[in-house]
Amino acid sequence: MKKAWKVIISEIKLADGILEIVDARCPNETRSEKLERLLERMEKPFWIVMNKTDLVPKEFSERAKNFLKQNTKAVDVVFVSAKVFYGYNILRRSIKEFFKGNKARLCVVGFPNVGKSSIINAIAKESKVSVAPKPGHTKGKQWIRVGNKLFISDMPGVLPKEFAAEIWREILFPKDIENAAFTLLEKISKAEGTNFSMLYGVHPEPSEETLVKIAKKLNFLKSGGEPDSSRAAQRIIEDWNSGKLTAWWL
Ligand SMILES: Nc1nc2c(ncn2[C@@H]2O[C@H](COP(=O)(O)OP(=O)(O)OP(=O)(O)O)[C@@H](O)[C@H]2O)c(=O)[nH]1
Ligand SMILES: [Mg+2]
Repeated sequence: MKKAWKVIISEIKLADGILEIVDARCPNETRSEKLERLLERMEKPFWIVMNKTDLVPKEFSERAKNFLKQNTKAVDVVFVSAKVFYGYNILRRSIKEFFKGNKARLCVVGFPNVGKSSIINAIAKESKVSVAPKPGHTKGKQWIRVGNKLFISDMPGVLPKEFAAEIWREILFPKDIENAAFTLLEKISKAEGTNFSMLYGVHPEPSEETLVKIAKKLNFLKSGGEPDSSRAAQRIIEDWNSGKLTAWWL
């Protein structure tokens, strides 16, 4: 078994509830059914938290939320944004209601780059009751107090990338940067909406031509003066990962 998976299992055992973080741009594809099956077996309640909701239209968030509510065993589906501090009260209320005011420890789990660390930081910062790690206790697990009886683990569980849909594996850890960009372009060209054309001035067609046009536009040139399409590919992937580039689909 993958070491990362074992770590997740031991983290989950310590928690009373799990926050499965997904990317609001492609919420259904950044879920882990393997994780959800495990949670069901372990009888741990879980919430699907769609993060980066600032990057998609509200109407899409609502529709995705309903879809996930109907098609998963999540206690609730909540959309938030770690960037604009949106949605935490709704999330907190839902958790409190479920645990009926009893003490609850929550653990954050999700694939790389979905915003696990940003969410933990945002919740801790926003809840004025958070405590700084005490000297001498910096090693090992920290439960950050985020509400009267609510605690959140400061250690997010990172789902092994091997469990991610192939497309995300390729984009998060590209072996061939141009191929990774084509895979993403393929997705974006079929998306419900995107800011791609606004950002780069070309349509998101998955072709070498697109990369060449973007390279020219951004003045990415090799020493001989020809467009550097691999640098353009790199930029697209970086912009997706940082959230500068958006597109959304279920
Ligand atoms: N627009 C937007 N960007 C976000 C949001 N949350 C996180 N990000 C960005 O997404 C990227 C990844 O965020 P992290 O919090 O590092 O994600 P993570 O899940 O901890 O990633 P790993 O530690 O690699 O597993 C960063 O560039 C963040 O700035 C959000 O709500 N909105
Ligand atoms: Mg992180």
